[in-house]
Amino acid sequence: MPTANRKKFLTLQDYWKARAEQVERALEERLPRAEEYPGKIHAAMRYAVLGGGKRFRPLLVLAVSDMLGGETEEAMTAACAIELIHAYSLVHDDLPCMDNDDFRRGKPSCHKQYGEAIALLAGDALLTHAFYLLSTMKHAKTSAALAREISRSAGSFGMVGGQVVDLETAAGEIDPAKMDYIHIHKTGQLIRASCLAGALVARAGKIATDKVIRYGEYLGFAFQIVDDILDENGYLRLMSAMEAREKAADLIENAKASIAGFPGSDRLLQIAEFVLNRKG
Ligand code: GRG
Repeated sequence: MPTANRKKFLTLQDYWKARAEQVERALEERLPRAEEYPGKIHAAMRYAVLGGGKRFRPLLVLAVSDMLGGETEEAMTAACAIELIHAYSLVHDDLPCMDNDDFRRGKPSCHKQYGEAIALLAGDALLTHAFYLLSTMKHAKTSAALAREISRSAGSFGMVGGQVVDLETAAGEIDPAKMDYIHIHKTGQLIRASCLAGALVARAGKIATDKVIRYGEYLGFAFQIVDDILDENGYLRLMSAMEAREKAADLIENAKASIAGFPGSDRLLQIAEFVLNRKG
C-alpha cells in the first residue's frame, strides 16, 4: 500500500487524547442541559461527569470497536453509557454513608457541591440515563444485548455486589478469595463490560468476542491491583507492593496473550501495558 494511503498508527497518548476529547463532547451532548427543568439535578449530573477522569472505560469500548470494525457513533453511545455508570458509582461511593470522600477528580465531590440528597439523586439519574442512551441505539438487538450485559456487570452480580462484599470486609481480617471477589466485581466487571460492549457494537463473532472478554477480565483485575499499589490499600493488606506488582504483571501478560496475534490488536496490547505502568 502506498505510504500516503496507509493510516498512521497513533501513539497511545495521541489516540487517547483524541478519543477523550471526542468522549467529552459526546457526553456534553448526551447529558441533559443544566437549563432544563429541574436544573439542579442536571447541573449535578454534569458536574459529576464532565471535565475530569481518564475516560478509561470509554477508551476501551472505542478501541475494541475500532479493532473489530464497529461504527464509531454507535460505540460512542455505549462508551458514554458506561462512563455515566462509572460516574454514578463514584458519586455514590463518595457519600458519607460509603467512603465519605470530600474530593473527586481534583474538585469537591458531588455531595460537597450539591448536598447529599441531590448527589444521591444525581447518581440515580446518571444510572437511569445510561440505559436511556442504550435504548436510542439504531440496532434493537445490539441495544438489548448491551443493556443486558451492562446491567449485569453494574448490578448486584457485578459492581454493586463487589461493593457490598467490600463494605462487609472493610475492617478486620480479609481472606484472599474475598479480596479477589471484590476486585473482579467492584472494578473488573465494568472494565470487562466495556470491552464486551465494543465487541457487541461491532457485532463480532464468538471467537473474537470470547478473546475480548478474557482480555477485559484480566485487565479489570489488574487495573484494581495497580490501583491498590498506588493507594497503598486493598491487595497490600495481603501482600507486599512487590508481590502485588508481580500479580498485576501476570494478569497483564494473560490479558495480552488473550488477544495477541488477533488482527489489529496492537492498541489493546498498548492499553494493557499502560494499565500495568500507570501512575494515576
Ligand atoms: C457505590 C454502587 C457503588 C459502587 C462503588 C466503583 C466503586 C464501586 C467505587 C468507586 C471507588 C473505587 C476506588 C473503585 C475502584 C474502581 C476505581 C479504581 C475507580 C477509579 O477509576 P478510574 O481510575 O477513575 O478510571 P477516573 O476518575 O479516571 O475515571
